[in-house]
Amino acid sequence: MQHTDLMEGRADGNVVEPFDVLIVGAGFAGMYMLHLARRLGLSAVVLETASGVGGTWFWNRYPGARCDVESMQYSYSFSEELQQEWHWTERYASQPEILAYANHVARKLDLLRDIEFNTRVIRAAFQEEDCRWSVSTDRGTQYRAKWCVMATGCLSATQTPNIPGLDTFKGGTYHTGNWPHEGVTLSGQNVGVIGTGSSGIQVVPELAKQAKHLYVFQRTPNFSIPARNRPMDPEYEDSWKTNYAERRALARSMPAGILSQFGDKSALAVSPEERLQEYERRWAAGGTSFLAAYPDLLKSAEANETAAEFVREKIRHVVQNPTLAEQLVPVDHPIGAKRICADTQYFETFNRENVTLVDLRANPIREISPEGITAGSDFYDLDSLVLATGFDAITGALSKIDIVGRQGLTLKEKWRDGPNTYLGLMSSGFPNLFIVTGPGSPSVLTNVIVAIEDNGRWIADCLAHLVEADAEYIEATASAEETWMDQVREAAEGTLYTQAKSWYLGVNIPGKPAVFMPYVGGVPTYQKICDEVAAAGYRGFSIGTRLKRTGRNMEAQRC
Ligand code: N01
Repeated sequence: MQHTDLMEGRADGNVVEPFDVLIVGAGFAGMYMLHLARRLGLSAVVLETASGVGGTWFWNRYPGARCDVESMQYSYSFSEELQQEWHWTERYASQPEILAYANHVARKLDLLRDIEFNTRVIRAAFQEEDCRWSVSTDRGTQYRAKWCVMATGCLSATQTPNIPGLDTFKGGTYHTGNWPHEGVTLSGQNVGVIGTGSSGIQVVPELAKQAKHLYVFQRTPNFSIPARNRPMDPEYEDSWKTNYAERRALARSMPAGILSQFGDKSALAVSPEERLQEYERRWAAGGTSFLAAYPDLLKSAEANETAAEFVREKIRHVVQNPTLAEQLVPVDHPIGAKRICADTQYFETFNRENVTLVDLRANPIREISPEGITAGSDFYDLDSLVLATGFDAITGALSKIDIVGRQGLTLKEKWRDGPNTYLGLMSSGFPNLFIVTGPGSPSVLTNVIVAIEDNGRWIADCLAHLVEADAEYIEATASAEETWMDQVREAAEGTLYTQAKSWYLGVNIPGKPAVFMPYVGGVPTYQKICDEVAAAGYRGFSIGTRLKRTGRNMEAQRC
């Protein structure tokens, strides 16, 4: 890519030549968007904070990091060549393997030459005069582009808890979501882990193998299903590779975009014996498709309780100390209302002599001091501390950027009471700014690569339409956005999702408005709506050749 100090009469900064498309983020979404933009013949650049591709899989390098969607499904489907040539070695891919895959794709599609690494976007401002985005980075570079695509990821902004004294701790402190690339040796150490979500549940069994003693600081117990990870069965791999197109299509017809076996009867319509048999079968098979046993598990509290109690009984069975087992049993939310976890020997780990559970409900953390953590009246002497405390999910990465739309409106101001988008793809007041897997789309409730591909294709088709129409401008209308957000809300209200204090609702972040952010209507319904909107000439969007000043306002001059 060519950099120049001179652009459009400006010589006062490091300004880069204008692009058609500027993409923020080089995870799976940004990489795919770059590929699509190129295929349209558009000039494109990707700006990425990290020094490599992979997004969340670049940063989450903690021991045990692994995907909970089967590897045969957690990959791009757009290229038959790619999906045929790549060999996954395990049922669920580990972080290093997923990162190797991302790098392979980047090389294969020759993406790297258009990605600026080690470059954090700090500001993006829409200039009404010429319908262009002006984007500034922490390297002092300024970019200009007609269209901006935020491919910033749903789980990329880590959350560090505000615990008194955390910064005084003199040992190493490591966040699972930003794990040191050189690795960390914790063998022979007293290690504390705060957090028992998916990351904590994955890291705990691995750290227990290394640490002299591991203290797990748990505020809320979580439901977890054994992953039953294993080496890839060649026959299974072959059956996928022989039928990839058909299976991908079938997966896309399912709510989470994941090929699963779905039960079709209510959990309450079968006998307790039949239900137990079904839960046992799914428990033995392993993985998050446990929740697909019955279609009403996330709709009916009574149905949900049957699955929840089954898992609680399993925990009681696995954990030898009954008092400890009760501390690990989740009771405060319906199973699945928080993202269900998949583990390898998580509950078994608490039978080890070098592992102690610290129940923060009974003994909250009072403070962290240079030597360790005081919880209740007990002090835990620690050499290292691992924060598995999660993310400012879905909107966090966007709110870190100062995004300024029309008339000086900032996205932060606009989303003060919760994010508003049309289809998760655009937000009114922010023309020419697309979001991949944005709030109001199915995103984190799906195999996110399916969501990324569907959003990516829609955006690319939309860009092709704009080019064809010689349009300079697209913006979601306020009324279409309002109607869509009502649909998003109504869909969530019909489920048990709103009954858990989860990151889906944003309540893990102090001060973040409690709004259920993803669209729970499922991949097929969502995609049908998106396709219909496009087929109807991008209904609900205002498309124009340019902005026209009317009084103090700018309005789209329609094509
Ligand atoms: O984060 P989380 P995560 N004091 O928010 C606790 C994806 N993912 O990184 O529940 C004490 O779920 C907090 O306690 P509580 C996946 O979508 C996928 O684990 O708020 N504890 C909770 O236990 C997942 O859902 C994979 O009471 C504090 C934990 O920290 C998402 O990422 C692997 C605390 C945070 O759990 C996020 O998972 C990993 C405090 N002050 C992640 N603050 C796979 O694919 C927070 N906690 C398998």
